[in-house]
Amino acid sequence: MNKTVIVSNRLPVDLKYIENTLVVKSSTGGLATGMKSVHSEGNGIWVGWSGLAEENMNDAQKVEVDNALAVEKCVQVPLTNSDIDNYYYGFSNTALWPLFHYFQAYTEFESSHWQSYVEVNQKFADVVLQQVNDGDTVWVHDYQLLMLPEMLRKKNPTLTIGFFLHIPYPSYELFRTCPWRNELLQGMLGADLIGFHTYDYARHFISSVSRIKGIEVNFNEISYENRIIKVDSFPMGIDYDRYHNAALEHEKYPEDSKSELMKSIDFHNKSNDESKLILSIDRMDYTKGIPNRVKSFEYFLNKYPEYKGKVRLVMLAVPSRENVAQYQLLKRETDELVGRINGDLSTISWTPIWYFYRSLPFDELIDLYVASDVAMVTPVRDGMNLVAKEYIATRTKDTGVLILSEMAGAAKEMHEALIVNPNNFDQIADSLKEALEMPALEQKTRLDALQKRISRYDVERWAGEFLKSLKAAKDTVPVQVAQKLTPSKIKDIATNYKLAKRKLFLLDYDGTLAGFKNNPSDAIPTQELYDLLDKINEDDSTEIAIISGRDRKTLESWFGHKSYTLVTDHGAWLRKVGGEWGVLDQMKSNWKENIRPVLEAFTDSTPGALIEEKEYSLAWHYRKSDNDMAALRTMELKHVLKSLLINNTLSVLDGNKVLEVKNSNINKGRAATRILADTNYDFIFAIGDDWTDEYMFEEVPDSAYTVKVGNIKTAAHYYINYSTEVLPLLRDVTGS
Ligand code: GDG
Repeated sequence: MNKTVIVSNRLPVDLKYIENTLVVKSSTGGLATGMKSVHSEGNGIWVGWSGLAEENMNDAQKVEVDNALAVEKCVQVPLTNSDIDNYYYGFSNTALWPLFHYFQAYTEFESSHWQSYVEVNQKFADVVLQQVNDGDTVWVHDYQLLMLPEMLRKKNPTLTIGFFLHIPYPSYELFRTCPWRNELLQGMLGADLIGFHTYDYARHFISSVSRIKGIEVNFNEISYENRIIKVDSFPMGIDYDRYHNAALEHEKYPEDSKSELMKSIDFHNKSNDESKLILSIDRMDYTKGIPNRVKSFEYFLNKYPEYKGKVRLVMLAVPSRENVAQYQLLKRETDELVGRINGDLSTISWTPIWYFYRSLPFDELIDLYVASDVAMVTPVRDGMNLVAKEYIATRTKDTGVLILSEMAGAAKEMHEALIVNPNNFDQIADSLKEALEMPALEQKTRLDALQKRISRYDVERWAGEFLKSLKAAKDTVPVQVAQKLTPSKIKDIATNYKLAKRKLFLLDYDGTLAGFKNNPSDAIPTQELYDLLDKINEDDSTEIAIISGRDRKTLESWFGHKSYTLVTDHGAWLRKVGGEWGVLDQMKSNWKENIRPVLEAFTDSTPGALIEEKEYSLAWHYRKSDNDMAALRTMELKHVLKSLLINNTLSVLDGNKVLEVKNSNINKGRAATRILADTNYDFIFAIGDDWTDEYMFEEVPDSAYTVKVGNIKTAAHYYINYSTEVLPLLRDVTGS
């Protein structure tokens, strides 16, 4: 049976040697909880770093750690102190973390850190690859392992690979500053499904992929290297019941079993009827907006001095990444700020800020949640922020107000919180006042809605939804109806070509006989192409038909002097060998007068776009335009055109970087049928690259050799990857 392997930087167990004895504690963190059922299922395992550096253990201890981890269904990736310094503190936390949180000034791009990042990702890949069997699922977590999906796919393409980013994905403008942007994207694109907390992060990622790698993106699907990669948002939830039930339990605690912390809080509450607690909990990280929060609390006290002596900010800052210089600076700044404010405002009976720089046991964390009247969650940038959700889960008495930064991913789904801009002190001060004075009914109404949502979309549901989508993403990879043209198949075709009596080649031009150029008029036939086609055409039993979307004038200027059949304007005009031009479908083109001004307006507002006028169609090319802008404009243009094309006589063809308005009755399939009607061919070979060629593939007899250029969904029997393979293929088939 296939299994699921979870991979994250740290394992969900905490290992420590205390006086030479290994102490193992399993983690109760959000991710570990969410993954519990996935991890415990069948032979599922978790791969990650144990937290103990290689050099700090002797051989016996290494074995002991392996064995202890095996009991927890975990496998460790051995890392050295230098790995930790360069891959973790280095590239992950001084390049990616600040960059992805919009702290560009803190971002350091060190090539030695980058090198280590790649090496350590490879170490993870090696361990995972030892653990998996063909067909297994691997779910990779977070920014420390961006290279891993591709490393895994390269070695084992049968794996189903999911990737989830727990932090924000920044805008293209920021991401592009990274010297290794291409490599990082390439790494992530090894996954079948790439998940983010919010739609905005997903959108930024897609924009980077399309602009940096120039890859075709269709809504949330990226077509890349013969695969479809899905990108979607999965807002992470919490273990709601754990927090909610813990809060219920706390209310029942008899006085004597309360923690010291809770007793102090109770004492404070009793000291003043109007006393209120405002809660702040985070890792000590510059993204969390701790100094701003403290300053805005001071601002509030000065703006609304009636609250002095009544409200307290209880601030828990958990030590984090203390080796990184920016974190040391932040700690100093916070210490000084809190010291100054408390020094300025404290009275004998009141201290405005209670500041804890430490990690608290779960029970005391719940004490804080339960006791607080307001939670102030105001990061300057945060992927999701689980504290906001945990606070809501602990509200068991229909009271409590959440003030939430609009810069946290959580703000996208917690609309009933008081949403603030963490840099706007006036707004925060007013929101604090509003929160402290909020009528009970309003508190309840807001909490009801929040609790309903957070309890429904909990962390287990999150994990389940991700894995469901991952399975679907893998399954919806286009069922490969077309087969890749192999050398042996080409040999077969060549043999049949030799044996056949009447042979026909239906050849598309742009993207097939010629590669794409930025300007369509530059894609003129090469001498190599002329020579090859002439060579094939020397055989009297072979007929060449060039079947193109180009206009008659252009195609005639290129091939008019040759004895080939020519089809132009997507099938509007036909000239048989030695014959005259004839219209395949009589139609009017006075509609152009209405459509042209629309295309002109869009051309003016889309740098790089141009209009090509053909006898029976108008084409709007955007190959030279910025990808994102063009995607937006084509969407708008299609919408406008749709409202203009009131009857069925016109249609819009969505080609390769071109929109073409043309008469609905014209297509390459009808043109092909017309060519086939006159002669009994016993060898037909049709080749083309875009979806206008699909009509041709559909109309030719099933016995024809139909070849798509590019491995995307097609009605053709075979495919090749690139237009550069077309001439060699024609040479091989005809022996020219
Ligand atoms: C990253 C992203 C995203 C805090 N202090 C103590 C303690 N905690 C627990 C909280 C909460 C967790 O730590 C913090 O989670 P956050 O989501 O707030 O923040 P990050 O650590 O930065 O997490 C973030 C998250 O990944 C998930 O994808 O939401 O945006 O930055 O669960 O309760 N727990 C205990 N004692 C403490 O003192 N026991």
